[in-house]
Amino acid sequence: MNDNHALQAIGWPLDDHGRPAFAAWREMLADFPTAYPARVVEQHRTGYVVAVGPEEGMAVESPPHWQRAPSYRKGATPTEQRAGVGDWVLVEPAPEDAIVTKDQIVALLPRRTAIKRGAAGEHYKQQLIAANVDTVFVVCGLDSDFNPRRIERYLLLVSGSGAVPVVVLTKLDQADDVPGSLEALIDLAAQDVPVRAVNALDPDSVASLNPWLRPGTTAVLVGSSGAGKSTLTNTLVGSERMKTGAVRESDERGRHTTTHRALIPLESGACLIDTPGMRELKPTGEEDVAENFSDIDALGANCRFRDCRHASEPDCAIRAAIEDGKLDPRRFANYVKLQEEVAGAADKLAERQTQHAAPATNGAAAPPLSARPARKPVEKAPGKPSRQRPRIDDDYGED
Ligand SMILES: Nc1nc2c(ncn2[C@@H]2O[C@H](COP(=O)(O)OP(=O)(O)OP(=O)(O)O)[C@@H](O)[C@H]2O)c(=O)[nH]1
Ligand SMILES: [Zn+2]
Repeated sequence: MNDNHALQAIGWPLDDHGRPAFAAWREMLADFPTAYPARVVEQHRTGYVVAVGPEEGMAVESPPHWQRAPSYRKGATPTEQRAGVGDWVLVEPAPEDAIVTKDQIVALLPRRTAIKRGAAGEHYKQQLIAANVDTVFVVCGLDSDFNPRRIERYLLLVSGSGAVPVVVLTKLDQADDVPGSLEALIDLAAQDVPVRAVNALDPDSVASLNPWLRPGTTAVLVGSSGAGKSTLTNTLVGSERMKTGAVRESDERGRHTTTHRALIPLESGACLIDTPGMRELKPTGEEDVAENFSDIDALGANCRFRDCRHASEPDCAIRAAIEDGKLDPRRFANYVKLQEEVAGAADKLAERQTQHAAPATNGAAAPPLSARPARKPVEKAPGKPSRQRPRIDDDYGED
């Protein structure tokens, strides 16, 4: 079942020996000898569509405890700890004599990277945008869509995800003040965030993104509606599009339906994850604003007072930099705003963690992924108990 070549086309990282590049993944594969690795291309409430290569896509069942409403108290798994688009999972083939005929996910491989955002709502929640992504293309038009503050917000969310951000400015052919726009992003470039201006309709122009589209890697496009994500995707996919743009999926009755596919293999050997335009970009509370605005952070170190709030204190290096035209006041205002938002989200996150650390909830931890009723138990390798569960980074739940 494991066709490494097919898997690599959808982002499966292989080392020089042709093995999965990560020891933790190899160990989990060994722990589930009859399961096969697959990548989540679509997520639904009761199940997933996974792929094992560029052509295939099939519906599989999720583990029972992923199907329950996400609440720690009921022993279910918070949404962002369930597989999402881009995740690698281990799937157990359905036994031939089984009543349930769908294969079932038995393990979530530890995420190499995870792009997340805070979800809207009264209670603290996180939402996975995409997992196991190497590059995040932050797409923004050089037309009226151009908004350095929104780009800064995207970059904040990408920071700490493990993925590399690249700012892609589209509509180069329609822009009238390219130098002015690039100037507005000079602080990003100074922080080693690559910025590329392209005509998304022109393959030669889009080729400047090739360094981030190497075989076996995965990129995701984020950006507001109309920024040019679909256009970029089409140009990158080129002639392959019709072949790869749809997935045939078996539904419950074994019929085939064609659905939109979120994971698109490219001719370069990389693959692309498509995300819908996101209106709201709330921080999760885990972001490091100072690190993201290292220029402002460095300036602040020169203020006379250590706890300078850069308001009316004497000898404030930040205000001096703004007055000298060395710091864009709008960038500083965004820094302050994002810092407040991150602090607010971090408070809520801490509250959650305290709640869920309470003894009353300790017995309610989700069962291991391998605990599947009515199935032949999967043999566990002795002496490796901790590998039966995916690594869980965030110890909190949601209602
Ligand atoms: N001339 C020109 N037009 C572009 C460029 N990039 C995007 N467009 C046009 O801008 C419009 C919006 O682009 P899309 O690719 O649909 O935008 P999107 O980001 O996918 O938007 P959503 O799907 O709503 O999230 C389309 O009419 C594109 O043809 C570009 O670089 N040059
Ligand atoms: Zn100051």
